[in-house]
Amino acid sequence: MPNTLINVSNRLPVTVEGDRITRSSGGLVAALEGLPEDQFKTKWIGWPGAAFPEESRRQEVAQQLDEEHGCVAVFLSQEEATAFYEGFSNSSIWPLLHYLPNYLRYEPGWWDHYQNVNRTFAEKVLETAHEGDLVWVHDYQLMLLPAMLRAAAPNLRIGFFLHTPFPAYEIFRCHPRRRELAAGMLGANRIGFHAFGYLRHFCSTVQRLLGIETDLTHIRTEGYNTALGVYPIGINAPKFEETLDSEEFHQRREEFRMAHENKRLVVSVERMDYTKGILRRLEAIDNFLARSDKVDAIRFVFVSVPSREGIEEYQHLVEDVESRVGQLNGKYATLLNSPIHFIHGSIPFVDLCALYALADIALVTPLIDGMNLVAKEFIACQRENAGLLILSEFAGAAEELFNALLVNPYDSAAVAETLTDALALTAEEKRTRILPMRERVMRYDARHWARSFINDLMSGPTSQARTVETDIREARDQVEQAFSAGKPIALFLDYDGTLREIELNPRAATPNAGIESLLRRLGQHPNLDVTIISGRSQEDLGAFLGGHPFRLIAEHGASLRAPGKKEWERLDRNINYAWKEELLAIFRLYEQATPGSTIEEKHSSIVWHYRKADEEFGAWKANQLTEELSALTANHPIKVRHGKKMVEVTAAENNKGAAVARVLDENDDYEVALCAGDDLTDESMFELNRPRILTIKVGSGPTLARFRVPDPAAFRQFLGGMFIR
Ligand code: GDG
Repeated sequence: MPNTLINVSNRLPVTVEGDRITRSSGGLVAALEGLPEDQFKTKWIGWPGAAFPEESRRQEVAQQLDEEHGCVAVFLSQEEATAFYEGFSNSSIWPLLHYLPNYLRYEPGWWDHYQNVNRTFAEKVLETAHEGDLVWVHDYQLMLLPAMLRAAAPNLRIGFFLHTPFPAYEIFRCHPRRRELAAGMLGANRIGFHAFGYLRHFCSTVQRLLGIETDLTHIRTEGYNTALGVYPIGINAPKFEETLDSEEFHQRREEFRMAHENKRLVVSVERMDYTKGILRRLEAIDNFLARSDKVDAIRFVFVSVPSREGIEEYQHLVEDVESRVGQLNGKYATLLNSPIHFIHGSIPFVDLCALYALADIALVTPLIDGMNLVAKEFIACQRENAGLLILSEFAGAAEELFNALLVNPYDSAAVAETLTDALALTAEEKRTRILPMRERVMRYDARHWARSFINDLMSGPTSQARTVETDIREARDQVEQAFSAGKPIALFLDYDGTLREIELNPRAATPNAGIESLLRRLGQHPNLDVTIISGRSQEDLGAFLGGHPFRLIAEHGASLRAPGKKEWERLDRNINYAWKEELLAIFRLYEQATPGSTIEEKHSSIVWHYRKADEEFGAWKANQLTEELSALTANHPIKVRHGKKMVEVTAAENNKGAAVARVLDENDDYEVALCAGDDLTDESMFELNRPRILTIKVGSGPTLARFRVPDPAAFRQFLGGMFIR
């Protein structure tokens, strides 16, 4: 049985006109049509592009879409569509994704619509999806959808692809709903971008906005794992080959050749969008024509497809472009030529191919663009004659199309100069530039793109199902049973991040009144044997918790203080710490170079804390330090740990698991031993393979523990619920 790939995008790949529904043939459709049929059936979920006010008509359209096109329609009212699409998506998110905060408009009411529409999409997906299906969500209109699906169906395999750039944090942070949007995307098992730069910006944004550290390949949250990847989209290559072979194509190209006889043709094709750099391009053309003595021999053909016409900024753009084109034609027209041939409309595909094939140059100069398929399509059409591509270095495509003439679209004089140079190249020079690019564009096409994303999505962990149980009733029942039967129970509790919230200043993390009272109650039960097990120094633990009748284990197991005693017993007497001096010098360099970071020196370890440093810079330096230390200590029994906002070196023999094992060996009559912790250093306790052990991870992140609670407050509540009546 093939699985179903459910493709979810704002618009369905169909156009509904009266009673007729026609399938459009964009790259995405072609990409998915090329998937092996024995492996996948495809279904589409999306908006059919128009509001159908009558219920009976909606039902008819839905049925026809389903039966004839494998499409599930999401119907939106006119008001919803306007607020969700033109408002929130295209007036607030789109400009920021394209580094243009000046175009950002925001109305709080749009947010409700954006959430509601994403929810409606989620409902449709959940109605449609069965076990084993893949869901692939596309683009910025549906950023909340992955998290909504994840919450409702933890085992669903969800991919998300962003077709636009992802901007630097400083830009994305301008969005009033920046956190929700970033968190929404993280519901996906895999997120794909066109270029590595976008992925990097996304990671840095997640780190800064949500405080989650990432390693550029994965983002781990609440037991989930979102993989990240770079998948540059391609074109529908077979369709181009087929069209270039067709009679109609040759005929149209001849007609165009005659219409533009004796002219060098420069084409620009795009949606009428301010990101495409049309006004700047006209400025460059002005610059070029002003210096050219061959105005009669050149023609610039613009095909600008009407887009987002309900939005004011787009209306202004049309006015500005039309007036500028008129002005330039007035300025440079002769009796023989009008240099700019401007079409504000769409042309048939075969005409587009004929135009590309005939053109000497494609002038593709977006101010920024996720990928830009026009650049690749132009190359695809250079099968017989070799044209030249002048491409903005700010288009995703520039990262792949090395042989294009790359330009800075803001530098009109340079663009004009490049145009002049390009027109002077010989046919041979043009061919050497274009041929290798054509080979690449035809090979790494849309199908390749879809297959690589889907394969990676499939080959990730089989499911994101929580292997860690968040329903902790069973843990509670076991402990409570032992407790009411008066049997001995051992508690091994980490302190910072487990019993107590982490503080920016570690010294300030003394137990507050609530924690004090909880600990006092724990200390009063004769059948509870409590051990506080921490990475902190003896002094800190003594000062914070010394008043309770608990066993204290400090420095990750290096020393122990028995209940009621004042002296500490060192468990690491046989360990040689001679390496500390040498490594301390390295720690000092990092402390110096990272404002806000501090070194803590303990008997058995050195710790570098960066809680107060700049989030991203701190994490970056921490990775460097971890790497440097790991390389230096590789052949020694020394352990380097990159924990929560800290890097620590300690003797490998010191670990919490070994210390817990030692206590359990000495007192083997416990009915239950409960270990709880929040950080990597606690994993050695969770790894212990002993009977009657219960393990609880506090907070997010990967873990070997069986149970998870979200934060210290929830953990205190869990303890309080069992032992305080
Ligand atoms: C977004 C991202 C990313 C244009 N005029 C006509 C026509 N077109 C077709 C082109 C091309 C498509 O429209 C435009 O695609 P782009 O990739 O250039 O740009 P966006 O529309 O902004 O697309 C972009 C893309 O998503 C995919 O991920 O590359 O960065 O912004 O296919 O050929 N087609 C026809 N007549 C026209 O007049 N037939």
